[in-house]
Amino acid sequence: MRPTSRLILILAFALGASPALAGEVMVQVGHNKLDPAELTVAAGTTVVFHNLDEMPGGHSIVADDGSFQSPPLGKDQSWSHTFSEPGTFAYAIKEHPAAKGAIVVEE
Ligand SMILES: [Cu+2]
Repeated sequence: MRPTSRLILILAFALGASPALAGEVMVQVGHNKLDPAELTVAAGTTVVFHNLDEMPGGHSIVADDGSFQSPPLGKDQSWSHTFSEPGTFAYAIKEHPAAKGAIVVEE
């Protein structure tokens, strides 16, 4: 790939990955995968969990402390949660417990 093409790809990815709305950030959910696994946001940010992969029974996002839980998400379905309080919120994909994530909420 030529450097110019590579740059365009990187730019396209950066634009696609940027929040659709102010105060919204996306986490991609897949089989045994969270991207980014750790995310730092300002208090009041809405995190959109977007499931990319087909999974029998879906993929569910579950907080370690039970403070939030999504319904099972089918392929291309999203679920969002607004983090109002500062702190570190550990979570995992219920169907893939090894896929651990954390949302670090700053004031
Ligand atoms: Cu899966």
